[in-house]
Amino acid sequence: MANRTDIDRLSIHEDARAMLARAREDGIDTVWDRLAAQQPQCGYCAMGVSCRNCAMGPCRVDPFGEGPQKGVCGANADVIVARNLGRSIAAGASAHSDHGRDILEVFAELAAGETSGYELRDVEKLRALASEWQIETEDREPMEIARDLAAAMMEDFGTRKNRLGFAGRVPSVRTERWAALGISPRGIDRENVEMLHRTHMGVDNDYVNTLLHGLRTSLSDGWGGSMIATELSDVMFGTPAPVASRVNLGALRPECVNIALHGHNPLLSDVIVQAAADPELVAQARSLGAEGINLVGLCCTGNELQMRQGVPMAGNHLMQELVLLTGALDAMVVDYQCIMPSVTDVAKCFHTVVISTADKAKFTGATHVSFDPRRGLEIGRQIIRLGVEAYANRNPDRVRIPDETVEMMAGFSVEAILGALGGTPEPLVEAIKAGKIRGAVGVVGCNNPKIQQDHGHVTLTRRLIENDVLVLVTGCSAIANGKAGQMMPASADMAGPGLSEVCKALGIPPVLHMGSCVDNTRILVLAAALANHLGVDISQLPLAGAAPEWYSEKAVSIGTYVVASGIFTVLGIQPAIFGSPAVVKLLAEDLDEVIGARFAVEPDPGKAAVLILKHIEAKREALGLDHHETPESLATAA
Ligand code: BF8
Ligand code: SF4
Repeated sequence: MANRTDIDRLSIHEDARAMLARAREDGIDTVWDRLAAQQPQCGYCAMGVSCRNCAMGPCRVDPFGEGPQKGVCGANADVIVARNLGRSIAAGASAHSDHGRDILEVFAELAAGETSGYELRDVEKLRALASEWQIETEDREPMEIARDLAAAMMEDFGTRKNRLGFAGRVPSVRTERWAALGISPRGIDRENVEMLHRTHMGVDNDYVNTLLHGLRTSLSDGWGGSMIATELSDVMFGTPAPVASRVNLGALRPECVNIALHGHNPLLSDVIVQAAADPELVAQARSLGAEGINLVGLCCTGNELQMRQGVPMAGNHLMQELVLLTGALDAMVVDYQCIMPSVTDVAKCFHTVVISTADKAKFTGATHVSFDPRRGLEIGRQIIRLGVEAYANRNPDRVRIPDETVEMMAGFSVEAILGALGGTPEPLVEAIKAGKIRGAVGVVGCNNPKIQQDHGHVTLTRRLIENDVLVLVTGCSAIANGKAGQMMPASADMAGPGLSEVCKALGIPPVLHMGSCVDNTRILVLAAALANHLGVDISQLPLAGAAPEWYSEKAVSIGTYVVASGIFTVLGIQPAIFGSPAVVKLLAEDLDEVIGARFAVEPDPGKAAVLILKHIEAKREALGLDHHETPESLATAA
């Protein structure tokens, strides 16, 4: 029998705990078991001082000063740590930006009239974007405008323009800082390729120079690849508006064919939602005894669908194996990123079919259905049919769906937030000036089995809203906070008096779901809009970022572009940099002077809240607004 006390330490949620107990009973391995099997993990790697960038290595530097202090080539700890971090940033930025490129390519094909299942759902946004990109819109058909916009955006990936198309959104003081430091992003692919070049043996042997290019690389993601992904997704799938939805494993329905959509890219999942309503497929499901077809989301593909269509969410990163353990999931459809290779192993213990869809992301043991936007709807139907057929193999005796769902609200695009404010940031600025809202914090990022699932997100968020700080969430954090009941208008009662008053007046929750991880760009856009409205730099605003449970290289890129954009960011998991005190000092102290923001690492979410609140009050003071002391005792508040 599984030990429940031990299981309770792994996740704060009952649905996860119930499935973890089942995994133990049935002897099915999960991410937590594999983490235990890896102990002790390599200390050199954890501190960032191991290198295998060439065949003279692998090398490692002894962080305690006794063993070798240089790799075979002569690289010291500073160079090795900076190179490793630079490569992580490039991998994360590439993941986001390649996702952006995939969206852009389908957008271009749509504009050329070559797709099936796609349309321009937000023509107003298309026109606004086109004007921003200096494309003629007057008296022109949307498809014509889309063609020109697609061509212009393609150029952002290359090197010929030397300036990103969205650069105009950045406050001018910030662009001047970037230019002075030589870190203005020139082209998306260019910065990423250059990072790989610089970190090859014998190229950039100055850690400061490498890390500055790390900032530049991340900016090509935040203000480039990710921003293109968000904005074009809005044009093609609709700009999110507030929508009611539900979350947790209770989103699965025993009486229905259950299909989970997992990964990041809305390109295919959006057409799958259309296909699931196909009367023929619904009839097929009914003929097999199901009441209908139920779609649920996982991770950021789930966020994309929840934001735009209110599709219920089964869970975040650490729920991807546990959802299979319900025995009620007939198909898991995956695109790419954050999909554990283990899902096919767990699925084998049940009747679930795993369907991979991206040619660049195949899974041994999965059924591959190659995505092709020219046959989008047909492929969507094919995938739903596979799910319906798998339902016929479901064993009802093995179905265990643990919980009732929790209600949550999603859909807070910048357009929706400004809409709720009457079309201008002014009311938000006024609420901040009056001190009703002390500031705003983006709580974002992943789960990581090294800490209790969702404890970091939920505790930090609760502490912030209690202290009148508006919280903006994306990615797995949004799902965590939704499950904790923090994301309904009624959750305003959890907030401090000032924030609660503002939320009630506007009918919004104190924690706003802004989307998937590429949608962190929405937070950048909102921050820039506030800064531009006030005529200040982003770094002067009472803002912060936090990634309490991050695991992924994408999160490294996000954290870096958030800091490079001028926003103080607190990480809950230690990055692999502590083998170089010089790199730590640069990122946690010196960056503040050159870029107006820095990183901090604080695993305890209560202490992280204190760090953030102090930062917000200091920024308020510098702006001449009322400010107060943050008591240290808040860190341990109940
Ligand atoms: O892009 S928050 S675990 S699912 S990396 Fe992944 Fe992290 Fe979740 Fe979305 Ni983002
Ligand atoms: Fe070793 Fe230098 Fe090669 Fe890295 S690049 S493996 S430190 S020799």
